[in-house]
Amino acid sequence: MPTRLRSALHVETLEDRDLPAGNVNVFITGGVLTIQGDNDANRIRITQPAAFNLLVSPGDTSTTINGGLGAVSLITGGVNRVVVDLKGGDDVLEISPGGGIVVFNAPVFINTGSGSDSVLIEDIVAHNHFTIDTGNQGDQVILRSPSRPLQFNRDLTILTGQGPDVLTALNVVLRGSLRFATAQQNDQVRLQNVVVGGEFNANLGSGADFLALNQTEVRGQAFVGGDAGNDQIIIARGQFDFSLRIATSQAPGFFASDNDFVNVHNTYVAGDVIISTGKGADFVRLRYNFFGAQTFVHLGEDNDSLEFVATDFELGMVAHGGLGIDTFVDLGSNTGLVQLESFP
Ligand SMILES: [Ca+2]
Ligand SMILES: [Ca+2]
Repeated sequence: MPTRLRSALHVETLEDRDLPAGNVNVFITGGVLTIQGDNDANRIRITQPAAFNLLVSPGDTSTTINGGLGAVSLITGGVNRVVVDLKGGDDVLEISPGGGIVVFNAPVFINTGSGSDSVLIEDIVAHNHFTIDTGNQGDQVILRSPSRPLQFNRDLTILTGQGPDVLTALNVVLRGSLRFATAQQNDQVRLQNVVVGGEFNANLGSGADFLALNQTEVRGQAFVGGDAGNDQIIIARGQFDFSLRIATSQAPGFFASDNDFVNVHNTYVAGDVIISTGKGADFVRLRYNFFGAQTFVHLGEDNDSLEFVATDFELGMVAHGGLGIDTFVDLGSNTGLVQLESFP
């Protein structure tokens, strides 16, 4: 490693930094690989120069690792757990930035704590469970691959806590389940080219949330929950081998009326499709889909709209407008028995 170069850069840029970057301790005890930051803004990178060898490097010119400015090399052969705990501060964790595989055989627990944190993963094979918890404040989690898909062989869990969070997953293959929860405030989630071998569970929490699933395949049950706030759920070119359930309503929906938008198009669902949008003026649009079992749309209180076109409701669709003046727009080319109910 070019330790001298890093030192030289450090001397040049240290004066320009307003925020201290702190120190990260890296050590292995009892088979647990621990990467532990402090309450400053820690920036680190994890790369894999060789098999069973991880390198933890400073991600900027002033974060120190084990008190020094150089990288720390670890032999990971006997590691049975990986714990990354970056504590407070606006932390940045990059795993394989720019590509170059990083393999984790042990389960991985990442916690970036409070502060506006960033987690970027660009190339990985995780053979065991993988958990990312970015704590409170507005955090960013980006999983994207410049080359082969990111590979998770067990469950992937992502918790972004309070604050306006952004989660992006592009080109990811999971053998296990994908669960994420973005908690309070307005969150944005975008998934593209993601294959989930197990269950899919997206909990957007309260706030005006945005979720786009583009070309996402799910082998198990899929659930999207929106809670309070005006949510937008867009599912395009998806394939769901089991059921798809979308619930954007606040529970219990006594006070707040959240106006939700659900758009499912060019999507195949083998099992039941259940969409409930709760109170508020909601809009559900279904276009060019194949729904292989029963479809239920519950629009809840207030004046809602349901528009559907070129969708195959194999075992029929039942749509309830709930209270309010509801609009059902059948644009044609649908198949299957459709039953539309409203209670103005
Ligand atoms: Ca920190
Ligand atoms: Ca955070």
